[in-house]
Amino acid sequence: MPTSSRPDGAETVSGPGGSARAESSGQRSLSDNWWKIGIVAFLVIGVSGAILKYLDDDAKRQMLLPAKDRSALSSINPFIPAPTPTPTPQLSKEYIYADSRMLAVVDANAAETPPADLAVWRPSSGVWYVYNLVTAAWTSYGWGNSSDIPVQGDFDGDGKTDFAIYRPTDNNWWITTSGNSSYYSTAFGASGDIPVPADYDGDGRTDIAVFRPGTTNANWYVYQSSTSSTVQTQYGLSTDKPAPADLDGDGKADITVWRLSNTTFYTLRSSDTTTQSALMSFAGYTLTSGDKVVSADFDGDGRANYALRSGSSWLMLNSAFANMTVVTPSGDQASDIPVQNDFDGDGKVDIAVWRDSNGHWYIRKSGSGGALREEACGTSGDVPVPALWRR
Ligand SMILES: [Ca+2]
Ligand SMILES: [Ca+2]
Ligand SMILES: [Ca+2]
Ligand SMILES: [Ca+2]
Repeated sequence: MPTSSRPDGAETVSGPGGSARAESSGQRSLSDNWWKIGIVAFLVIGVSGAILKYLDDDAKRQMLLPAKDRSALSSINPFIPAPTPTPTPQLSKEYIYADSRMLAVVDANAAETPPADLAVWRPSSGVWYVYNLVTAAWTSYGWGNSSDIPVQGDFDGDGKTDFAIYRPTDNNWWITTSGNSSYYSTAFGASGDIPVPADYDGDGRTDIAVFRPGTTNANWYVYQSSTSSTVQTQYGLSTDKPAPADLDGDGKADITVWRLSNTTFYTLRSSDTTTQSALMSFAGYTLTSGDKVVSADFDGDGRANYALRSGSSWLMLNSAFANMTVVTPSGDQASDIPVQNDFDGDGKVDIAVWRDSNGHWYIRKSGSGGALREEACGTSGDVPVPALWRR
């Protein structure tokens, strides 16, 4: 180490980066020991950090496992967050669902209109009816015919749901864009495909997508709005039901299937492209092919909960896979159609059904302790199309 004598008895010592520092001879013995103290401190901090990181990583791994598969460590690990009795509503984001599909995540502040509109699509005429409960105004729009499938979503990402249909006869998607009131069509899919639009790439715009059951293995084809390219993913079996939702809470819908044969959901997490599975087992309930997947963010933690509607009961698993909740709203009928969405704008999806016989919506407001809100919108034969229309 190069040194040079100084008139005050101190020496200039070149540091590792070439910079020079001065110290008096009286400080020498202390500084000679500081590096040893530093190394010991470094080792202690490093080892502690590694232990903390292991515990934290293990906690994350444990959280993804079904309760029965967790190690004993999960019961003593202090880094697993305790269940919160009343989760804080995440009002900064709004999750737009249609059936179990998370269509998009939008900023709540992007559009001021409260999400208070109900909507149905009438196959016999192809007309959409949107009822704004704040202004009591009706909006109608002719789009599609009786053999089409409604695939509403926010394809242009303006926070308003767009009228859209999928035509199984020629595999064309016809999409209006609320932002500029124009439309376009695009061929995407093949005979036998199931449309599964959702926001898979997390850019706030619904992606055109289909689930192809195939003969043994299923394939997903997603036309990503962010890249204008198609991503193919083999995931699930031909007998599975597609059930995309954002299970890991990264703002991107996750490819997910529901397998009745072993009553298990399988999810390809968008955050780390690994699979998580969740066994749905509820005492007293025998799951059947008539059950509907209704996965959505019921507890408002930003992650969708695996959920099924069986009979008139809602069977929901919390995000930590630890607690199962069964809700059977009084008066609901097994034949009602689930239309869960966040109707009261508290950041939690509300349990809700639409009744074909009278066209009524029965919404259990999460922000009011599950209080019933009953609204009339639609008539028998309509298809309820819950979303955030903002019309
Ligand atoms: Ca839109
Ligand atoms: Ca997208
Ligand atoms: Ca995700
Ligand atoms: Ca709600």
